[in-house]
Amino acid sequence: MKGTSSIDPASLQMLKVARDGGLETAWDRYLAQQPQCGFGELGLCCRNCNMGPCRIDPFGDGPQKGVCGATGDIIVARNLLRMIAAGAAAHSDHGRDIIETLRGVAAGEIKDYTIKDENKLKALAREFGISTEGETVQAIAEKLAEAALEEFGTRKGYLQAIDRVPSKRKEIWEKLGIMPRGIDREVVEAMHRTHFGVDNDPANLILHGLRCSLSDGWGGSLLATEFSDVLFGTPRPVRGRSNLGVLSKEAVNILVHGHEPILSEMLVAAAKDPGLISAARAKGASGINLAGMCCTGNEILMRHGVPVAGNFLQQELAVITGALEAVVVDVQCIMPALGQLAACYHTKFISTSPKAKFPGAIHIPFNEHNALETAREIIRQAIENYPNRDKNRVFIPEETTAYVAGFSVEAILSALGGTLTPLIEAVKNKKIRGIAALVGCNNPKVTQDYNHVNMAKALIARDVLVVETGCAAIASAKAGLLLPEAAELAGAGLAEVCRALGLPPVLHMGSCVDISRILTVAAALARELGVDIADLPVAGAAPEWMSEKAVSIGAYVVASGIFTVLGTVPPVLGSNVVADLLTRQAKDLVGGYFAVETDPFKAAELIIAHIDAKRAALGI
Ligand code: BF8
Repeated sequence: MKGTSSIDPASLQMLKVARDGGLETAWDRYLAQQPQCGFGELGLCCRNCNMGPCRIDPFGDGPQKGVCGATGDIIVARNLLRMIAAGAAAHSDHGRDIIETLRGVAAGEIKDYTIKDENKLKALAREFGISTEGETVQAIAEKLAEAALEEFGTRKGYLQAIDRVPSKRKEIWEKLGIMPRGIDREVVEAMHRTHFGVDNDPANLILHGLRCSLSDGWGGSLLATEFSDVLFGTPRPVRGRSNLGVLSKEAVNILVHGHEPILSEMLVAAAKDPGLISAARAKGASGINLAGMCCTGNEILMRHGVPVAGNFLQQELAVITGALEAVVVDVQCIMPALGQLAACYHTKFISTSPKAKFPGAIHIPFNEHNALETAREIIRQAIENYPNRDKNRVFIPEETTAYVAGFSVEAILSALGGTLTPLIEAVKNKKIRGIAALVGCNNPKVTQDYNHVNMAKALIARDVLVVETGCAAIASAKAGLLLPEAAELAGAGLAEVCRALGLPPVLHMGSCVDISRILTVAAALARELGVDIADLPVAGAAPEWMSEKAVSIGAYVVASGIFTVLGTVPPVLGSNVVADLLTRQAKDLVGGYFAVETDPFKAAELIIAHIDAKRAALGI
């Protein structure tokens, strides 16, 4: 959809406020960047050593090699591997922080968190071969945390969760030499290989990219999800509200943005403190209104039904409402522009992680050891700031849409009566044609939410059950697709299943690390049917992706055997060799492969054709 910023009415209203007020947003900066660097778009520039920077002329008239002799194929492959490594590192470092928190809780060093899901703790311990018989919860948690931290090193053959994978898939990974070993090891090796003068074989580089990404999907992300469930509770279906209209005209508004639930969970707890609520009232506010943004918003909406104010491209728009007393952030997907923008209002921009500092931010260090007190201090600062709100500059769009979220693997199984059999039966008798995972970001290259919403609608209309995470899921929340009533937009078969089970046709499975939940379901379905993941009528899509984390996700989904459609073009078109590897040869190597389709309706058709072909091959 050309020429429009967003399909979200709330975003469009806020963009008008921004324009009228002369305030700059990501959309303006995107336009100011036009035309974007053609070498960069194609992946053809290299800054890996100081003989460069070098760039390859895509038209063939200028240089075809860098100073070292690297061709466009080598440069594109190296750049892609570095993107995967950065994405895997981000997810996995998040995972490590959660595990370290559990270890501290188990050792009695961290007091403000408790273990919320003991059953899951014990199930994970058994998976890791840790005896639970006669052991205290603390002892089990301590041993489990130590074992999980070992996953980041290199002391074992391969990652524990690989045991969830069907044997056919393991054989493929073994044969290709891409079985992920240690989570940190694969990222370090990616950086080593892309250092000057090491790996200069595009296929070898891409294969390691797949291995590195697998250490994210079946390693760092998976551990982030599982250990978050242990600490904060495994999500169950929960209702809430979405979009900027969740901000309050009367209450102290605190927006929590970023990724790790260690911060957001504690803010949820502190915001209920009666003393703080009284303090807010004493300042003339009606109370404290905590709202989420992006993936940390997903974490607390999945577990508590906390309202979510929006997805990636709405972070600046939330500030422009003039109604935020504080934006509190930790790590990832936080625009550095927020500091300058917040300074145009009374809004305090509060950073909390030693890993992530921002210009114009107030830094309040948050760590697990002083979690509750720090959360209280952050809320106090927001309350103190409430009288500074200029009511004449407040504009909150009315839009809010209800959602039902909280579809962990356990919640899905429970909705199905305890086993996957009803889902398998529904797929076999074609009430459900297949399953598509729609994930990923917003990107100003795409009309905000247009690809997400239209693709989801096109798929459910053709009886494809859609599962979502991240900013894609927030787009669906805002569009009303996460409600059981949205079954009326589904095809007859899917609608029947949804109505029978009381489920929405689009299931919100969590934040981006929770794509590991989708992998777990896919692996369990494959094992149940005695086939490989690549044989299932399932597909993935990242319709509006922008981040390096999304590149890692795409790579591990494909390496796990799942066809994946990208809605924005990755920087690989400077190399026919790399593009061919990803979109064609990968199919023979790992079963999954990529397609790029920027039109959401055509992208949905690609997925439906893929699902139908897989059904035919399975004889269903
Ligand atoms: O990890 S979907 S914009 S918020 S990267 Fe970021 Fe993309 Fe949103 Fe969450 Ni995922």
